[in-house]
Amino acid sequence: MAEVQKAQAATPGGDTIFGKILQGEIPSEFIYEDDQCVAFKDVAPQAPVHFLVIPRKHVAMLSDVEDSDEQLLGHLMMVAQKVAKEQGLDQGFRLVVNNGKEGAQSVYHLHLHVMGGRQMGWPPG
Ligand code: TR5
Repeated sequence: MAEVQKAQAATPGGDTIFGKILQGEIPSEFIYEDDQCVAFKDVAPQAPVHFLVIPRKHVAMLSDVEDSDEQLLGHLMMVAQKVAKEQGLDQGFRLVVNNGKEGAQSVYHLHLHVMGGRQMGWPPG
């Protein structure tokens, strides 16, 4: 619930906590990085394994992507599944992109949540 309240209060635009992580202003341990994206553990994990894959380029949300971002979006998913394997998620995992207020997005820097290590339920809340 706290996360949904944060999402309802969050507004798109401006610098974000993930921008600060990318700039090295906030220390974070990357479990993967390349020239287009980085992955790091979520600070409030919702599953035994929960990490985020974010582009280095600032894109506020999925709704804002442009045609020129198509390769980048594919790359983020490729990285998500590779890192999921490295993290031992061989029984499956869930990929989530929260988009906008009703999507419960709280940080306006595009990110893929990758969660696994337990049985997921459906439907999501
Ligand atoms: O709700 P959305 O989809 O926007 O997800 C944002 C995610 O960022 C949440 O799962 C938060 O737990 C996560 N988050 C927030 C912070 C943070 C983080 N993950 C790693 N490191 C973080 N730092 C240093 N600071 C945060 N405020």
